[in-house]
Amino acid sequence: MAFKQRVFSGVQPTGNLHLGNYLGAIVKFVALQEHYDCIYCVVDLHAITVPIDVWGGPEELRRNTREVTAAFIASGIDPNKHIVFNQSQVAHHAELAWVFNCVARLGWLNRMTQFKEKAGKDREAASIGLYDYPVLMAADILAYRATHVPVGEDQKQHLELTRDIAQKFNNDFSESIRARGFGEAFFPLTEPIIQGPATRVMSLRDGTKKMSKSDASDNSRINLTDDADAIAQKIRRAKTDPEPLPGEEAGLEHRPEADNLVGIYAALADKPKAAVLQEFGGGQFSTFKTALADLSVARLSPIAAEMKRLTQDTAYIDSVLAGGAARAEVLAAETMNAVKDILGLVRR
Ligand code: AQP
Repeated sequence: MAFKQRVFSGVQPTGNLHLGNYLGAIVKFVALQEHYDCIYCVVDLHAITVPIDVWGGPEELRRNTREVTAAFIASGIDPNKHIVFNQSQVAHHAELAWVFNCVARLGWLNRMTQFKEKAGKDREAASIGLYDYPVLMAADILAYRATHVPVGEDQKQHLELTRDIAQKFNNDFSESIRARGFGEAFFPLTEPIIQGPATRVMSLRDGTKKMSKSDASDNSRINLTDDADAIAQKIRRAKTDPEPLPGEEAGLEHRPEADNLVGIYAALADKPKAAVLQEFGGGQFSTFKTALADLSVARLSPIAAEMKRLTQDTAYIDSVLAGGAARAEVLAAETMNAVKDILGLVRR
């Protein structure tokens, strides 16, 4: 069966939305609107999988949910043409996750590196939600039978798990799927979209560590809400090495900080890294950093200003989320009803 081409992706409302989230995910969300029906979700049920002092409590969660929604819109996502909503408003995500809990195998989840990183040394104290995070993510995607998911490199393993769950469901229930007229497969094997020079933006303080919302150092990341001065200062202070920039990409090997800054420039300028090195190769870091700061400010400041304006209009943001949730719910209910029929769960 040919699946309707549909894009789904999500961002957690855990605060400190940064340049990595923007270049690794949101920029792609915007571009994909041209050619696909898109569903973009603020995944609030994922946010609460970490301890409350990390996600910040109810007020913070509400604020961050609205802020991510504002970032989507300010970056150029059109909530009228596409669907923008927060996950918890469509109960089918959690319901389908339960079904997938019964499909996914413990061994598969035990291999998930993000759980190991986020749980840290004290795994016994991690929430079951954190362990089960990739299963809920599979449900988010497959509730819409999405064919494509734009994500950063860090989500690749979770996307592979989504495909494994879809495949096992399709195999385990193949007879029932066929009998109900869905052909050979009910769920698509979703393709991740991980491309470009900024699929893994690194910390400005350590080029071997991912830029991350939860890094204790605010200087490690450029937040989407940073003003021009803060952006320029963080780039000026970004860690580099003593060598000048190389003229060719091969010269970036074993120079993680230089590679990261060139990658950020390339992504913001929408050019290949080679073209950036042609322009700046052989020159001092200080010249390149000034150009990078100017480019970052030019690209990000209008977004920050629009986010600020939008977050003040909570009634508008909440109406976008409610309208998007109503549209998403229709699609997810259709999938969930079919899943119940395939499984033999009697329904009204
Ligand atoms: N550093 C990054 N480079 C490129 N893409 C990134 N993404 C995250 N960090 C980078 C992508 O952004 C999207 C939304 O991410 P998320 O909110 O779901 O959570 P995350 O991946 O856990 O983000 P953080 O910043 O790393 O949060 P913490 O610190 O809590 O772990 C995803 O598509 C992600 O790939």
